[in-house]
Amino acid sequence: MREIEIIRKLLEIYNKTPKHDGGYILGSMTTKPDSIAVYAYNLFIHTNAGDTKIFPAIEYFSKEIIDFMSKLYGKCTGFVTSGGTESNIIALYVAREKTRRKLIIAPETVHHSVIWAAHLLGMEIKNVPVNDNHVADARLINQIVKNKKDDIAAIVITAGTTEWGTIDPIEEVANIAYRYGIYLHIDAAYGGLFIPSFYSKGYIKTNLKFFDGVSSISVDFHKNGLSPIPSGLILFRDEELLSYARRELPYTLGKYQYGLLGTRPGGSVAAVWAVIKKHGLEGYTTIAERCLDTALYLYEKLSKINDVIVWKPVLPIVVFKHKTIDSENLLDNLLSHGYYIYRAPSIDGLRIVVMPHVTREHIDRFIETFMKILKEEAGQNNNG
Ligand code: 0PR
Repeated sequence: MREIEIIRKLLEIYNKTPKHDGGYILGSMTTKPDSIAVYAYNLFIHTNAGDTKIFPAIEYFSKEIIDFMSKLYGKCTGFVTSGGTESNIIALYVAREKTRRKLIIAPETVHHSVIWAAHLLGMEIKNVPVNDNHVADARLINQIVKNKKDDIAAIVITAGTTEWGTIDPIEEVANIAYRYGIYLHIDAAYGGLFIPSFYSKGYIKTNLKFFDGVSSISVDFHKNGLSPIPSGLILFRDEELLSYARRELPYTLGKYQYGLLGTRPGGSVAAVWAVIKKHGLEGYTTIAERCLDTALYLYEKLSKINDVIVWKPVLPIVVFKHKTIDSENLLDNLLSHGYYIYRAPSIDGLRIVVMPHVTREHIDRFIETFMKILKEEAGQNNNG
């Protein structure tokens, strides 16, 4: 194929591909990346973050990224990853290597990548039930830790659960981890860039930082950080923990590598640097506020619809269901109108993740379609 034909074909396929700013992608934790991040990514697309001797720019970007995160969470170290899954695998690998133990204590709301990581690493998970608000019960965790402390490699909690956007009691669990000297990993892939802002505004009671007892935090920049996929971050409280994530590679100039991948995208590191420089702490607070405002707007609209049950969002994830119409029906129907909504499996409901690309206008149009669908469904039920 000639390049011009390839381009034509690419554009043809691209034109049929959903775009975030169309406002129809409402379930997926992905968003439209910032143009400055795309520019940075493309500029450094040839670089391998796995070899910082050839590409010292990566070291420069990484240092500035870590400086920024240290302002947000307290002094820490770490590196850019391909996302939350890789970050969770690395955190649990470090915990296993450090403790030589295999048991992970995690609330049942933990992301499936933690379960995947445990399988890969030959570790075992003990699930802890959550309370009615979908939040981990610190007292239960304390009890389990007390009984099993000599077997535990790590406790994993979530700061922004995937289904509900709820936040586990970070400080309380950190206290437990500190008291018993246990590794605590906080999966803040989704909530990590929102929680400090909402805490400082007084919307939520728990902050996210390297409290005594916290060993690692993962946070994704390809979620609310506006960096392109793949852009995650794994952070450790000190260099000693980070050293467990390092592999010797004697034949390269750098002599060692971090993380799961060998060749890793330097473009991601440049992109994360670029969004941090553009938005800074203040910019991320503005984005967080806008997402929450839009989520509350959606919550208000849904709560006015007859027979719809909707849960008030903590972070900008809105969970809802209809009292009589099956969620799978609604999902299919919404899909036929072009909407991509995800499931909330624990209640057989639906969930909308209000990512930075979602506007009030998108919500208005969604509500209009949703009400039309409910009317049609009700009509069908009456006739049938
Ligand atoms: N931890 C938490 C709390 C998450 O929500 C996610 C992703 C991860 C870890 C894993 O992150 P990566 O996907 O970056 O490895 N949560 C999204 C989810 O499960 C991921 C996703 C996004 C899945 C878009 C599908 C999709 O279309 O919904």
